[in-house]
Amino acid sequence: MPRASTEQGVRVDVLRNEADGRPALYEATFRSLHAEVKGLPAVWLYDERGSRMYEQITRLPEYYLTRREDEILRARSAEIAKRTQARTLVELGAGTAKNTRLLLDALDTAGTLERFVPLDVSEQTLRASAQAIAAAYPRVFVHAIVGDFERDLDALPPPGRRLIAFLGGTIGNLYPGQRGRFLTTLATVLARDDAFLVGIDLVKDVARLEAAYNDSQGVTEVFVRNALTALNRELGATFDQRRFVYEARWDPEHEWMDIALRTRQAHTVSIRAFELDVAFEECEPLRVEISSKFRREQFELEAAQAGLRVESWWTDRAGDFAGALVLRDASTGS
Ligand code: AVI
Repeated sequence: MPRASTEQGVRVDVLRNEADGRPALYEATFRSLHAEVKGLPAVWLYDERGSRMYEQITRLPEYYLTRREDEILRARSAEIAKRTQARTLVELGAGTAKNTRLLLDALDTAGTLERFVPLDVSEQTLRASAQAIAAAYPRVFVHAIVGDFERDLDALPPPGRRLIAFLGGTIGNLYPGQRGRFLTTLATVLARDDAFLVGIDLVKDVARLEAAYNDSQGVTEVFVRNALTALNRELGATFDQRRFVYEARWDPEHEWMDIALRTRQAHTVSIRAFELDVAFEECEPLRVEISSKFRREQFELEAAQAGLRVESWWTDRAGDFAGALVLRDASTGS
């Protein structure tokens, strides 16, 4: 049952709390552990500690993504504000809404912005960032939604000059099938005068890609290993960190970073909550996350297949990262 509360100019709708999401997450975890390449849903990375570590990653010298997106948004936010005339700014997977401030500033300056709608699964992070945004932008009503961007797009405020932002390159963490479903759903909720702004990491030199996920301080490794700690805590699993080696490598066939923990030797891990024993062979990977990198033509094609049209494509000066402004394809539907 959705829960709503309003305090200090911030409305918070809780569509699903963490406990509601647990059965689906456990089921997905069970399934992933039985897949041909064993894996874990990436959600396990983002408990409170993991979210803090991700913030740290965004500041690492090797991790260029956040800085490149920042460069694009600094250069283009005013233009985006002018083109979209957005009254509502929605941010999917908002987290701490850091890069969003550039959009908020531009839309606030343009004088069109009335409402900011951050959507995230973590109620705690969302409440904190919603309060901070409400204090910094007193003219803007903050309507936060605790939900899942893959399932709750229909719960966004009504269509009409909404700019829906999906930043950070997070679209690359969706598997191709998931991404296709997400874009197709988006096309159905997008009205003619709504727009979608997505941050996309691009295919580049393999050494730079691998360095971004194998940083010299080892922060990314700790971040990824935290998923095992979370499973041990929540599911009563017996993952032993010493039996796994961290491995993040470029997969040229799928054009994604394959981020995994590989076993040092054959062994069995028990998962009490599932009454399950998982047997690992020697050198077997447990995939924790993928991070797809894109080419413009391929993204445009995927968007078109979903009923969307890439209206603008901006990159940073080095051509590392792109921001795409996407509209509903006027030739499909009303
Ligand atoms: C959140 N997402 C865009 C990050 C990425 O680069 O795929 C997650 C991450 N995983 C390891 N480092 C960063």
